[in-house]
Amino acid sequence: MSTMLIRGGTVVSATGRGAADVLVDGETIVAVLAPGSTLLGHDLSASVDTVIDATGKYVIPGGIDAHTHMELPFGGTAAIDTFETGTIAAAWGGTTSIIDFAVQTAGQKVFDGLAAWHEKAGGNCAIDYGFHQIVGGVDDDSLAALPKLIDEGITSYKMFMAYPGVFYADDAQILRAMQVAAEHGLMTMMHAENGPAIDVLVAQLLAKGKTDPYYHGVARAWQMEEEATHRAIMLAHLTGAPLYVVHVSAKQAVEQLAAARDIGQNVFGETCPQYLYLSLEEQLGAVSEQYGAFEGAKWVCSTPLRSRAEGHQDHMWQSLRTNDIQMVSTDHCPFCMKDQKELGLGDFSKIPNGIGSVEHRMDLMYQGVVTGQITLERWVEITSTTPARMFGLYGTKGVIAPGADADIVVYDPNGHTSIGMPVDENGNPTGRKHHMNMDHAAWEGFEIDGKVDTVVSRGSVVIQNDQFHGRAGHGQYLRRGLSQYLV
Ligand code: DUC
Ligand code: ZN
Ligand code: ZN
Ligand code: ZN
Repeated sequence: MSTMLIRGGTVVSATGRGAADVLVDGETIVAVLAPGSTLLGHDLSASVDTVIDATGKYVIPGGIDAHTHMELPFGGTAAIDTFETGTIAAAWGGTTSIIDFAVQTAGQKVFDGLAAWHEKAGGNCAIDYGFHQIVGGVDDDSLAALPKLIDEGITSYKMFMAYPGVFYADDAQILRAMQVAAEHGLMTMMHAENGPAIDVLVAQLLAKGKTDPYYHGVARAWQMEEEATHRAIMLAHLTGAPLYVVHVSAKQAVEQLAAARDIGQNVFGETCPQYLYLSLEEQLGAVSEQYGAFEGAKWVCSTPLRSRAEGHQDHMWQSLRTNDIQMVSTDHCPFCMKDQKELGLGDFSKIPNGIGSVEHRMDLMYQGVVTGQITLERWVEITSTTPARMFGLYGTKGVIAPGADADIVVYDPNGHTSIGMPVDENGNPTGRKHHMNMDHAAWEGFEIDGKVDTVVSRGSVVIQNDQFHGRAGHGQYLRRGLSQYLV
């Protein structure tokens, strides 16, 4: 087993920061020490196999992206990142664990769906990975399977109030699933949008010839999100089920969550970088030589981008400060423009939904520290510590402390990251190309004052000196416990 000392840096946790050296033995953190400490008279730098100099840098627990969709089948195609490419990209961006979604479709056995996802991910991940279970068909059979997921290390499952005919669950199905979840301590994750009503609006817009990507966001109006969020909260209240609403984008949905939390309900919300930075107005203005107004397809995701004039983005940052929203995941669901997003040329409803961001979450959220939107400690909390606690990984993940996995990121506040695929006038790359599998960058042109310097996954250096040193297959399956937010 090799040993490692990360010395000279500022260790940042969800609750504070301080100068400290971190000692790693094998895959585990064994000590957090005063700077320059010796251990029983031994000069540590001379005694360990590897020394990482973190002088002037932050030392943080590795990022945990609790919402990714590698290889997700969607709209006649599939998300373009495999577990290999997606987890390598995640590592480049300082994320050392993902929780992806295994999918059960209606009529399929839950454990068959799960087995298919183990098949896709097993032996292919560069960082550790876990699963939530999508239940795309709630029936007697899938309800009986829910509690058994806990033995498989899956303590959260997701339903969709959107996408009728695909993953959709109606209120009766949601009620029944929540009753089971409440009994067993499973976390119910909800895609909260009123799918049937949205489908009416979609058909009406298309009939009027409104086919551009922008109308995706018009159809999926904030009222559709607020209403579904409220309904999910009420069903959770009735059943006593803990509830986690994914990809919250509307300020009115945040208000529903905040009100439920104020009366003591175990209700949580996640947002994503796209809802903090991008807007419906920018999507309307996105035009390219190649695609014209269809350029906006790169930002078609659900929930959709929201109007900046209505103030959703500002409210979302505020709710991260006030803890009305508890954490930030990506909903990483990447599609190429060519042959994938292009399926929706002439009909926005056929554009596969999703944005690829797994590589950029830590940087994009650090930019919130630079601009004064959140503190350094809150950055660590919403990207690592809370995701760990929310989904039963805390102690092993989400913290730099003796006994925890050595998942550590050295982050350089004086570095700089140009996001996207910058090219010169001849189309040759001039900067670092992203490592996600997409042929375009949803975050093109974003400049970050900060840089991922070194990434360690369970004691192994995976990123250092702008090089990937990891390997697909290093990542292990994470058996998760029950949410540590439940009493
Ligand atoms: N939203 C997306 O943007 N993509 C995948 C599924 C979803 O709900
Ligand atoms: Zn969703
Ligand atoms: Zn509020
Ligand atoms: Zn999702």
